[in-house]
Amino acid sequence: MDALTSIREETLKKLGGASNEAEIEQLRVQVLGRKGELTAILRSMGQLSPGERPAFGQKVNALREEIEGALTQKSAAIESAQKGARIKAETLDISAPGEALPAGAAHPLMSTMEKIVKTFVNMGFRVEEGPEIELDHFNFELLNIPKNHPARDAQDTLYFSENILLRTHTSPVQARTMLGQKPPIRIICPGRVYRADELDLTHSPAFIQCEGLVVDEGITMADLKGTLAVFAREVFGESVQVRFRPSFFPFTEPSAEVDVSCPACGGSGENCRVCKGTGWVEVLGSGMVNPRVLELCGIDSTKYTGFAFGIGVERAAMLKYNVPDMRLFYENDSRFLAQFSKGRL
Ligand code: 2NL
Repeated sequence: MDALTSIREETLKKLGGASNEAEIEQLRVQVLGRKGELTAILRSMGQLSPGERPAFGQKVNALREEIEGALTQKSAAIESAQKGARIKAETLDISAPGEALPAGAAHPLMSTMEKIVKTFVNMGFRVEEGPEIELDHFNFELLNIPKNHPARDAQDTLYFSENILLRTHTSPVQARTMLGQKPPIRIICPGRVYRADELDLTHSPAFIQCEGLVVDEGITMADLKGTLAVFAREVFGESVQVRFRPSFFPFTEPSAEVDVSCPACGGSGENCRVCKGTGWVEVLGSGMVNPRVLELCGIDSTKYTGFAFGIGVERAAMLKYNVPDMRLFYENDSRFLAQFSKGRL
């Protein structure tokens, strides 16, 4: 086999095995380049007799053209194969169904709060709000909890100074309202409150409260009972029973704790973790506004009476959704929160 034939066969064979542009370029340099195999052969033509040179020169040029053609063709084939693969990989199926997104939902504390507020607004209450940083005067003094009163123990909080503190309930909003408005007063006061409590299953140093207040002529315990029974059935379900137990708060007299038949077991108490077998769970505290509180807030207690109540929103949400640990409301674990979503959009 002569040298040209062997270059031709060797080159075409290597070209057949080439799989990318770099290998083709390498082959082009190796065969056709300035120091390439074919160029070297052309240079060696000097050794031939002048009569042999034109024919040999033509053969070399023909081979050069053939190899150039083959390289170009292979290069085009690889490029087109790569383009094809890329188009295939990047093709969008515009008829494919869209990917569902998580629907999201109101946080269970917010939806419980909203339900409570709406229930009272529907009964003619207005919403009042006030500062979370309060004066001792509004948080305690006006509510018949003077300095050194034992009730201050259970409502310890963060003090910025002797008389400035984080409010321990939303009662100061009601005290401010009584000082600023004349009866009839029907208000609901939702908001964040603070106490020096350790975070555990049922306590948090910051929690949400909804207090309510009604002051008018002729308001009685019957108004309190009827109003709170409506609240209990709206929030916990049409079938819940309501009972009132005597209690004590410095700002109400008489005072009553309100229980509902256990939403978890329906009141049977059987094997029930939520009501501990009693069939009843406490949902709020309430009472007739202590006449001393009315007077301290500028209302004539010989003319007006009132009732008030305080609902812990976390506690209500735990009962409403059967949540065993208050901390779940604050941790924002999406596995917990997703249970309150309506799925995917
Ligand atoms: C509870 C329940 C309660 C009130 C809050 C109140 C507010 C004013 C006057 C009288 Cl301005 N009362 N609020 C009444 C009864 C209960 O909260 O469990 N608190 C610790």
